[in-house]
Amino acid sequence: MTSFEEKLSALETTHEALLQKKNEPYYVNGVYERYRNPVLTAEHAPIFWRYDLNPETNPFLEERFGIHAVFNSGAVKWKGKYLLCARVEAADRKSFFALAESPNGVDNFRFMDYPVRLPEWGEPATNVYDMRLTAHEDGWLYGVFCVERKDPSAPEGDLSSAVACAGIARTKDLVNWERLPDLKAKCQQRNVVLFPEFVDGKYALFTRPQDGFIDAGNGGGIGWALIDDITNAEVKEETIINRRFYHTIKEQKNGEGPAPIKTSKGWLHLAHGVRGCASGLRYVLYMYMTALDDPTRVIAEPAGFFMAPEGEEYVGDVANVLFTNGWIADPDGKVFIYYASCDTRLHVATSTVDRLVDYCMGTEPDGMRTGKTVERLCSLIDRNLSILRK
Ligand code: M1P
Repeated sequence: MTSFEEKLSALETTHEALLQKKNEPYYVNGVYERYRNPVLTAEHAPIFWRYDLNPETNPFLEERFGIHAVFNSGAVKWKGKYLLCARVEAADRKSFFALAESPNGVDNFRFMDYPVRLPEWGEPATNVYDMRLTAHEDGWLYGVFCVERKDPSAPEGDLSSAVACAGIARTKDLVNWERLPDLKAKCQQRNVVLFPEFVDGKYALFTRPQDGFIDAGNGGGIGWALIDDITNAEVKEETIINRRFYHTIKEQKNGEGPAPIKTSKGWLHLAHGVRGCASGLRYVLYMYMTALDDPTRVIAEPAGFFMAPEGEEYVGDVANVLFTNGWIADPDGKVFIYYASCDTRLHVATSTVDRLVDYCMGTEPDGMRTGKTVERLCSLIDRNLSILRK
């Protein structure tokens, strides 16, 4: 019979080996490198979150607090470390935020001892998730996230209708969070992201208006709203800046990913697009750029997806999903893209600002019909064959 101490020691050895596992990139397509291992999974959660370590109250060393998944993470470079604010989902389906940091951005991520203790605002939330971190020029680090509550107008017996809105919190030390009032808007909102700079002296938000909790409905895509007062934020006017389109990767829904990266050629955006198919919804990542002097004016948008699920990324709690809400651009131009697969685990891909800008500027846009796609391909073949057959 293995003793409590022996079982615990075996658990600790396996856990430490997972945390220290070196991650290796592999070449994909010239635009980015994927990495062999996820950077965060449920198994990365500290043993002292999951087990009661007192042999008197847990003689069989049974797991007492189930961690089900670790995925959609905000990201920021913080005191020289790569810091993620992950969506952690417990076995009871509630998600919460927890910070994990790594010295190199691709492996050795370790959770801090405690999850984020987010103050409540208004009616306590049933669920919170998908925090976008924005280091704003006002000096605060903001977290904007989805707050979900049961729909108070749902008929009796309807136990799934919910209402989504954007929660807002800010911090200067990542320990103490000041919760600001939830964003006021005329409709439900998810995937709301704070722009890092003032625009005409105002805060600016990317929004995602939606008719219902799941369906974007008449919400035309990624929106933009100027906010007079972030401590009492309200969407008064909203303009759609990146629309959904029939028969594209963002036919059904789309949503801004992390806050855009400022480059000399324009703002670099990473987003997710959703389309329906026989097996349900398919979530992929795409990119676009907007003008430096007007972050709402799209200046480039390559056709199709930037990243779609591959291999084990197809499988998980919600199949066929890639989602992102965090990336970090280092001063040397290296970019760490944190993306989750199937609402289950978190991965990293790396690139550079120059390569991503080149991808956006050098890849032709979607022609919106098959004839244009064939034209685009034939034009590339013509140019290449004239090189190859010279
Ligand atoms: O399950 C896939 C994703 O679904 C939602 O995203 P969207 O609002 O665009 O549909 C979010 O719940 C997200 O967390 C989740 O990954």
